[in-house]
Amino acid sequence: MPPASPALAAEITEIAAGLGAAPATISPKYFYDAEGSVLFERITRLPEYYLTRTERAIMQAHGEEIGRQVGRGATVIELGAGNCEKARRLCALIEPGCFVAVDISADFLHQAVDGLRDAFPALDVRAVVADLLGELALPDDIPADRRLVFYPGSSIGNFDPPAALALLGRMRALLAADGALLIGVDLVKDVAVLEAAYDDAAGVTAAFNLNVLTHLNRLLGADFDLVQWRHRALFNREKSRIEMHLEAYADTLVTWPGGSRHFRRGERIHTENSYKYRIADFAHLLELAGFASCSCWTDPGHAFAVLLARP
Ligand code: AVJ
Repeated sequence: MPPASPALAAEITEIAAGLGAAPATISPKYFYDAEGSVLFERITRLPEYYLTRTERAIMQAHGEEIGRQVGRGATVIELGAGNCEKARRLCALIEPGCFVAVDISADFLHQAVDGLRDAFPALDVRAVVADLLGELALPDDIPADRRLVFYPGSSIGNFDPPAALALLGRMRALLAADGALLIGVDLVKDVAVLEAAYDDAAGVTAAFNLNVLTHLNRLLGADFDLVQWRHRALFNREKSRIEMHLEAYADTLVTWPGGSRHFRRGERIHTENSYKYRIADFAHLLELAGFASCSCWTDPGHAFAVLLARP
């Protein structure tokens, strides 16, 4: 059966190339099918996964100051808006005039945006379907002044430093001189704390990682047998990143229409990187991307940081 669309055909080519690479890789964007999105929301509530709740606490503790610095009536552009839950809290804090939710998943986005409209009837809410790795061009009728790009959750951690720099540069390009970027960044800390956050006792992160294989079975028509694979999450100190892998328990052959790969016992598929920064290093990256100044807030344990960067 030929793929239903050119976009799907391109995805299939990309996935097959990743599976054939040495080492094999799967892009983390394939985590987020319907099941994966539910699992990710469960991750954000796990006791070990401190990121979401720590970012929320920072935003709560310093909300007034953030609101004062941003001012009322800004145009918020949230990248990877997802369920718009963080958007609601931010809108309550800073009372923007316009909110633009950008995400790759159209279905999910329109639903979430409707919820936001109900919660803030006076707010001008727009939905833009776009890939953050693409152009990042916004429709012409979105106000160009007083923009606040919002990129919470340490999603920037998925990109290696050159790609993160390029993405920050594209965000900077959306802003006039009076714009700003509000971004959440996870910080370097004790390895045991980091590894537990990505390998929780209840096995939710393991299920989230393994679910990517179910997604590929459906998308690609592959025949991954999930019981042959185990979840691994390890901190790579040299590269300052958590790496998630799927490791074969035994020699196994995986096939899909047009391809196959043999994996040896212990061989891994690299599914995600999650970079952890020191505040000074991230501030330097912001500077390189064209942000001249920034304010930074953190929690008492210095687990996570929220930065407001200005051109
Ligand atoms: C959505 C990329 C911020 O890296 O912490 C959580 C994804 N992966 N647990 C992260 C994730 C495994 C998450 N980000």
